[in-house]
Amino acid sequence: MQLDPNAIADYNQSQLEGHQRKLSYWTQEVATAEPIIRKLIDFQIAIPSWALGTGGTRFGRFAGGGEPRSLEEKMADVGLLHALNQASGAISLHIPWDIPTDYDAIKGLAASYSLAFDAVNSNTFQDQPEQELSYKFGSLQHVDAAVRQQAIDHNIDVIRHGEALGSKALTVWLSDGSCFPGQLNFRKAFGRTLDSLGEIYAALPEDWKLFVEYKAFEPNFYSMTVGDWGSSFLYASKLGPKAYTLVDLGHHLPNANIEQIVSILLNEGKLGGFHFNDSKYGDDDLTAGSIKPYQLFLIFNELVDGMDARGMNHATSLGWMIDASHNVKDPLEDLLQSVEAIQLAYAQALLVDRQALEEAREANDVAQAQEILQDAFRTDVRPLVAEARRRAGGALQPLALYRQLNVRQQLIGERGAKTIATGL
Ligand SMILES: [Mn+2]
Repeated sequence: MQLDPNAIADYNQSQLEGHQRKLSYWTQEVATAEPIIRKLIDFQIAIPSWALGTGGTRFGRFAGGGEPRSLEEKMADVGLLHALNQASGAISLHIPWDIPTDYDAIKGLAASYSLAFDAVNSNTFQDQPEQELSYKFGSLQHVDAAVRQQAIDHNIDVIRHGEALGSKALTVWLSDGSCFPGQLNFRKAFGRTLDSLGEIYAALPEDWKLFVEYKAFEPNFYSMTVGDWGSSFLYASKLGPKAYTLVDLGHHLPNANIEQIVSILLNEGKLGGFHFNDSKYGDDDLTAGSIKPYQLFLIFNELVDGMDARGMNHATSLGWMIDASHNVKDPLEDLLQSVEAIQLAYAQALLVDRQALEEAREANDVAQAQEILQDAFRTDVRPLVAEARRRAGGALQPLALYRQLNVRQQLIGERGAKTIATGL
């Protein structure tokens, strides 16, 4: 479905007075308000093609209605999100769930929604129906060279799809590992995985990046061959300058200090990108900022600090992607919430008085350093984010307008109540 072009303008007009009242404090009292709004307008977060349908667990899946049935419908959903928030201007494709058949038509469709193609994602964690050899015991680490070659060929195939669409990065997440002590020779698994990644790396176009995503556990429960940021950093360092570590917020052991990991990787020039989500127990794939918003802020605090220290462009130097699943919520509502939570954390990080923070640190003034961070975190930056959206042509309150327009009911009308999107 396409939004009525006047719907956003009419809605914003109805909300304008209240919005301007809340914004006036910022424009009158805060000198940095204007540069923060401009940075927010530039900041785009890619939507994964696998997050537009209802997710499931191993216990079951409770599909919602009107889920996209094709790549074209997935792109329409992302186009809808982007029209509402003007901050979701990219889609991250998963192969083989979303193989384009007509590149020009797909590129034309993306352009019509003002969408770019972010990193493409390979899949060697499942067996596909037409596949010759099984990944039951791993892919790039497999003891059988023929299985490794099949997985390498698949990744190169994904690169070619991405090239045809204008992507600039490949994300490799491996489920490789072992479920029981003794099953795997760790040294051989590392070596084989590194060699396999090396062949994929060699097939990268000149201006591409390879993101090596790590995960602590699941589906393997004893060891993961790319299990933590240290392993990912090792692979990325050995592979070369086009390889980077990708941080998925849900892929750590409980209580990991993710902001410190981010800081160190950034400083080494090896942080490539992000998969945003939130979790309480494991790889829960919940809405960004729904469980630990302070952690999300602290991560952005390190990102802003580290990117500025290295002279990096906030909007374009790293890959910003959501990787989430929605078991009980409307996926589009959930994604609107995630994007907003990411924007709020980013805006709060931009508010931090960095000079005062450094002075407090150098003086060992622990309480003052904490006050400075919490002062930013406790500031209501929602008017700034809403103003950035309004200026970019989006809705002041995307979720409220989405509901007011009955978007989900319209999608059910178009697509049916029992459609199922490909994905997890
Ligand atoms: Mn991920």
